[in-house]
Amino acid sequence: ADVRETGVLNCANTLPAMPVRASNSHKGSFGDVLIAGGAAGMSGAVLLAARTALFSGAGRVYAGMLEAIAVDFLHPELMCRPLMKHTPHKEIIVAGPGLGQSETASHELARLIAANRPMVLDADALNLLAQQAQLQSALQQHSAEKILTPHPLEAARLLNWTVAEVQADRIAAASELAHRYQSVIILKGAGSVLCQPGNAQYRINTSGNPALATGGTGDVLAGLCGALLAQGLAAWDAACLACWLHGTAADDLCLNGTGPVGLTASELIPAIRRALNQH
Ligand code: B4P
Ligand code: MG
Repeated sequence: ADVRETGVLNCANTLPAMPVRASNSHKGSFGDVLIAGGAAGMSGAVLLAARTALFSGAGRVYAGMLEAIAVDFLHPELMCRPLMKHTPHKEIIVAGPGLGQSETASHELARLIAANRPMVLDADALNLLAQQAQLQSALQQHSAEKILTPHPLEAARLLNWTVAEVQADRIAAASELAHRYQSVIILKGAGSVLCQPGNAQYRINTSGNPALATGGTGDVLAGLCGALLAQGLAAWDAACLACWLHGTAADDLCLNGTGPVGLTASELIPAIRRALNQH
């Protein structure tokens, strides 16, 4: 089906609800998230994604670092550990923030894909995927749900198109990626485009503003997608709600003067928690 035949939908029209938190629930009820990244000098990306997963309701969050072993003293709830020593069992895996593109990074990514857990692939996980046929075929064997979160340059690499071609028809680009990778796609940027495989429906997110055009906000979105998957949302619902909340948090912060100039990705995280609790 040609997704371009369907109308533009506003994410707000059809947002999924968060599951109700039963009074007898425990941390195991809200899922585990593993953030996988953190090459030398890039531990911040993992911490941003991991803190977001924590603040958006995941039961347990592991920060798996490729090289840069950090302890998050501001958030000791996070379990920071060497990625190689972590064997995923029932976690949702968010791969890519600050992962780098080394051979070790590629090896770890292959190992995580082989675990066949629901995944969010972002940043260098996407760049490695674009480069390596082996990872592409590994992903074809992966049968659990996936969300890919490329920005236009990452989408261009995955498609072997130019950024101009992606931006000229963002819906076609997202649709092609959804089909090729059998994944939910969030093609980021002003008016993020969401597509899913085998379904003509697409969405364009209308929340958010240029305050988000700053380093680390993509890592925050990836962590948020992971936390929503961990709490039981299907990939499509998680992607739609995550985009909406991420943009709404930025919009809310601009109302009180924390942006559009100088909003930081870190400040976005508690604002996402507020938006989620008010949703
Ligand atoms: P990287 O160096 O890979 O940047 P990053 O680490 O991925 O940054 P981060 O994770 O924080 O942000 P992301 O974009 O993932 O590459 C950046 C380079 O990619 C740029 O130098 C550029 O060459 C290229 N690129 C990126 N975006 C492009 C675009 N729109 N057009 C052309 N080239 C582009 O995530 C950012 C988040 O903020 C997303 O959720 C996004 O939807 C949101 N956001 C950004 N600007 C927004 C806006 N104006 N309105 C609403 N939301 C916006
Ligand atoms: Mg990014």
